[in-house]
Amino acid sequence: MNEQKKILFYEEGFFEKNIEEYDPILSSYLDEEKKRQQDQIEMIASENFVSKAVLQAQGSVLTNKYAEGYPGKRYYGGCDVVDKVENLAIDRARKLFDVKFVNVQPHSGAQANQAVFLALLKPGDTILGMSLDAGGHLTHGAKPNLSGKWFNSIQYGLNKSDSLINFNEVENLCKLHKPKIIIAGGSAYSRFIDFKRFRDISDKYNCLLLVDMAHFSGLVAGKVHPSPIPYADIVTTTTHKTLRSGRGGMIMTNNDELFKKINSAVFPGLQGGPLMHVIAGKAAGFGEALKDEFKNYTANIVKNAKALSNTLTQRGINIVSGGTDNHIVLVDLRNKGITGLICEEALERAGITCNKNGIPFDTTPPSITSGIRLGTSAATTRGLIEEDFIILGNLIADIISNFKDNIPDIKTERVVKSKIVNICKKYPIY
Ligand code: DSN
Repeated sequence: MNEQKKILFYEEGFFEKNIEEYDPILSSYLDEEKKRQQDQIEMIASENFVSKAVLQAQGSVLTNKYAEGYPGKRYYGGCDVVDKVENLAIDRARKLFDVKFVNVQPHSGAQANQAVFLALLKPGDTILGMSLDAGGHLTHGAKPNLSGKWFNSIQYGLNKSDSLINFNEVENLCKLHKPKIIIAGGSAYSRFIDFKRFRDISDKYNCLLLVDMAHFSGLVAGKVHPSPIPYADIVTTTTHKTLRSGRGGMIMTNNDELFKKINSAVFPGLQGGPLMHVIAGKAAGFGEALKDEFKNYTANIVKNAKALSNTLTQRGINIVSGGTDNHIVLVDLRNKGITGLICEEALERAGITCNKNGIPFDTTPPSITSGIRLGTSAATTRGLIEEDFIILGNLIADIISNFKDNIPDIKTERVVKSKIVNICKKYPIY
């Protein structure tokens, strides 16, 4: 009998070698990024550190699998196991948010919102969302986004007096424009949102209410933030911010008719194959979020944000709305005479990562801005507590206060950096 010669159609090590050995260049970049994350204090409000379990789930063999459709109704064979994974993610999310129907397939928060629009609107229909400079999100009807191009998008803002949502404006715009959907939620709004008020307005003007809780969904899961689920027709979220799970989006509702439309909109309307490895990462993170430790974690996120906000205020730095109810501290730099852009750059040189951000009624362009947005979720995951955030607040205040004529003080940056290095050493990741 002829022995069949074993032919390799792949390089040696394809199934066995770790990336360090198999692709040293790429591997060195991954190491570099891990070091950056270890050596800087992450204060971008939308970022977080997932557990090793979430990383492993997201980097698992599920990346190999196509599974168009939904559990039990797929267009491909071999889906028994991924069905179990997707059902696990769905069941955990239903329990976490006390909601009947969940779609865990959206690849991102933006796609979750697009799927809602595809399910419920036609091009040209009117939508009402919070404007970007008020803290809203691009996908809530901002002009450069599909939501602002394909729909007649109307935008509401904040009160000048207290930087809270201007409900009179919301109501007047509803009266005038009769939107099909009102969108509540945003990316840079640091106060609880009055979901009941939005519900009442939606009922009065016969609109659907979509709440995008991308930023604060982890806080809702941890029960330190009011839930929009009892008030909204549909709730969308990302899963990787305060919720600290695999990176992507999710849609929830208690209405079975709406859910059917949303499922068809996600697939086959908008997306093809779901990212099953990412859905596994979502399942892993939702499992963690159901534990008591997560409640403590989210309570600490909020305590730390308040400590940071109070420290900055005591140092003469203005905080939009005067404080925070969640993980976000939005800093108004106008009285310091510096832009968000140069402040972000100075903080990064000093080892603190954040982002420049528009503030209410900002007159500078989004590439410059008059503010910075700080968030406490990632550093709280590392273990930093209130006293660390008081130290951080003072270090940030040192940087902001030592600009002279828009020029940063290099010496202050060096001193701050050396202190940040010590904090980072005290709280290692991975
Ligand atoms: N990029 C996210 C944020 O920073 O809030 C929103 O999409």
